Amino acid sequence: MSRLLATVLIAAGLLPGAVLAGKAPLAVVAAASPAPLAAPIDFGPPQGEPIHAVLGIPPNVPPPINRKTPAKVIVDLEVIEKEMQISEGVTYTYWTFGGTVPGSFIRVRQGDTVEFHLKNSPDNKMPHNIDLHGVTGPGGGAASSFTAPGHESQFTFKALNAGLYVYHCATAPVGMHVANGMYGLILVEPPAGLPKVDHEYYVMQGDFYTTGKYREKGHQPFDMDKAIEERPTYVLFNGHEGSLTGDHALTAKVGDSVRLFVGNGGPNLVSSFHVIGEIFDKVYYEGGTHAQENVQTTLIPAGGAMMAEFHVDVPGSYVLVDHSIFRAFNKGALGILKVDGPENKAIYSGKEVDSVYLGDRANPNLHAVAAAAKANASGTLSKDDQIAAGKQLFTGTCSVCHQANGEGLSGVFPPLAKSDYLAKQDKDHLIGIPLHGLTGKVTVNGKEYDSVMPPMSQLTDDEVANILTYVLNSWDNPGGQVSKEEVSKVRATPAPAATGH
Ligand code: HEC
Ligand SMILES: [Cu+2]
Repeated sequence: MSRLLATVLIAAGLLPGAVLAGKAPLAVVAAASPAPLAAPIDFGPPQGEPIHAVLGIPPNVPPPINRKTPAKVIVDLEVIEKEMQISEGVTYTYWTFGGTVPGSFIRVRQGDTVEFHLKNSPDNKMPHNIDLHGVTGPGGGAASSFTAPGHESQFTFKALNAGLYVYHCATAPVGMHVANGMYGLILVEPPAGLPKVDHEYYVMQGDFYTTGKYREKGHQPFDMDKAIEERPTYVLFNGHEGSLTGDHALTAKVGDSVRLFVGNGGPNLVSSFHVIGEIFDKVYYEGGTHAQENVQTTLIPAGGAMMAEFHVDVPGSYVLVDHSIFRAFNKGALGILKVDGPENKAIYSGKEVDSVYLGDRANPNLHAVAAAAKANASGTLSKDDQIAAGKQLFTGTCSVCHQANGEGLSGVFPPLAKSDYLAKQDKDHLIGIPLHGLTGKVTVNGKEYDSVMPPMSQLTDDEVANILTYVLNSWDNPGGQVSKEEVSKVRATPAPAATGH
């Protein structure tokens, strides 16, 4: 009997029972007593030369380990505090493990001895440390890794349990360090490794709290009150809006197998992780050893992770979301897996995820919006800047109903193009339409509508100003300009009664 097998059996509580019973088959012993708790296995001392860990930059994962014996693995991770874009035209001061949110992906083998070096860049302002959920020991390394700016800490641990684990900063105020992006994943591969797949990707959800509204331009500081109240401004995959859309979308080809390593840094929210249009063949829920099969949506706790495996059979855009769906469409928790290859009409009849579902979210192109915000801040905002920004915002917010060409949908959504209703509104009433919505009978170009336009109060003052300036100057409408100040004045006054215009 090999030493390893003996260790496994003793650890599982099976060997003594089998020996004492003389000829009792293992299966009978196992069935007769409740399943014993498997103790983690110590694979013995590291063998060979120390190895420097290759770290994965999200959404990429380091290559599989493919090693038969435990080794000493050296991990170098530097904490970097830096300003980055959280959304188009919006910056935020992140605190990061390795310069990215989430932090660098660490991959080791069960039984490895990990020599961890945590560096705190001399340019940083705050002390930091690291708590790895894959570490057995008080604080998961936090106690031994408290590091002031310009310093380095070192500690060593043995990766006893296989699994996918979150790591995060645990320096007070812990919530603030986590909210600023200080989390990542460490994968401890089982000795035999994971089954081979065509693509492995690294995605991590986090909630962010800024003093300004969602997509409010400029530099946005952290808002401690919102964080305590668990009212995030952004809920994001990989730390930034658009980090997994457009040119940054994950990719695969028809017929490929995909493994997603998905973590949730929190600090507050639990994720209902879902990929629109896909079914997970397997989910290793909570990052553990057991897999559930044929899963639509899986919960990822804050400070937890999961591994999902699936095949892509049909080309198109598959949308990663937190299915607490306002987070996807109004706070940014959205990514794309773009699958190329031949159609398979037997499985799906065709047609892309359409824009009615996604609006501009799948491929945000909001450069003009950011440019207008900049111009506004420096006092050089022109009508043309506003129109360009307004057009992009209109596409994302209004075109679902009024259509990109402003023609509306006959009998359902009134036209904004050449609208006589719009032309005769005074400015304050016009501004009130997106802010407060519109209900009751309205007649537009001789046709009566008696429907409901919901309020779009999530829009910021300059977004409303730009959209209306665009609408006024498009499709033979009368022209004119709406300013941010005019919008904020109307926002401050109470909404009119719901009917009677
Ligand atoms: C969910 C669908 C929907 C969205 C999104 C929407 N509207 Fe409307 N809108 C309507 C409906 C329905 C009416 C008519 C309401 C009624 O019958 O009282 C309307 C009416 C209007 C009117 C007055 C009627 C007209 O045709 O001139 C204006 C102006 C207008 N919307 C502007 C906007 C702007 C600007 C946006 C984007 C910020 C927007 N709407 C987004 C559904 C929508
Ligand atoms: Cu920290």
